[in-house]
Amino acid sequence: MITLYGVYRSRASRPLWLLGEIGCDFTHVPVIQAYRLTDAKAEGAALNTSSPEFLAVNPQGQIPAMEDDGLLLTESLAITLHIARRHGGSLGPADGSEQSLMEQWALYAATALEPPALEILLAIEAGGDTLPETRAAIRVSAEKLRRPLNRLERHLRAHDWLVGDRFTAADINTAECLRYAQGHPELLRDYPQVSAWLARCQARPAFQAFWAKREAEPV
Ligand SMILES: N[C@@H](CCC(=O)N[C@@H](CS)C(=O)NCC(=O)O)C(=O)O
Repeated sequence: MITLYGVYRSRASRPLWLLGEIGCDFTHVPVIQAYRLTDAKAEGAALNTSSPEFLAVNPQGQIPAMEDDGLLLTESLAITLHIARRHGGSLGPADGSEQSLMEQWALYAATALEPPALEILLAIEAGGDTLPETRAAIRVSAEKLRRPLNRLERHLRAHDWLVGDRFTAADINTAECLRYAQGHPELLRDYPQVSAWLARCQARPAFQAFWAKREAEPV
């Protein structure tokens, strides 16, 4: 039985979306980021990334973490790949080559997409187009995304999905890392295949169900 630690408004989104796609039973422990707790009462009450009980699970003090039949994993993209491989049926790899491709897309998402996409999200939250410094920061980060997005756009001209011409955990990992840049639609408009693929991913009932639960969580 899987135990997944982490609230919906976090990188736990990746395995939570996947678990919804699979429809398997799991125990959800909604650990919240310690920095999001503002008053002392909440800090005492909510299980958070600084709670001793959670640090005993993940000494790094970050979510998500996952236990599955004695196996502990503490990286969101590795958790998603593991769940897909062991429990995901067609959402996981059919053979060793697909496994390698899924690992490739996870590493691409973590190294080429997530850092600049997250910079865009943070700059938008800090002022976006209204301040010269955040406007400049968004421009710089968007430039960093262009070469990786060229690579993804080219792939999606020939395929609807990233691996095996079906929706898999590779799409979840990559779409969730790129989601951070969605507040900059001018950038994504330059990549029509990527935009259409992202829309296909996010139209899935399991994404919509995950998103409704995320929206229901306090900001
Ligand atoms: N590389 C890790 C990053 C995890 C991470 O940064 N998690 C954030 C929430 S999205 C967190 O736990 N922040 C709390 C903290 O760092 O104190 C992963 O993808 O699993």
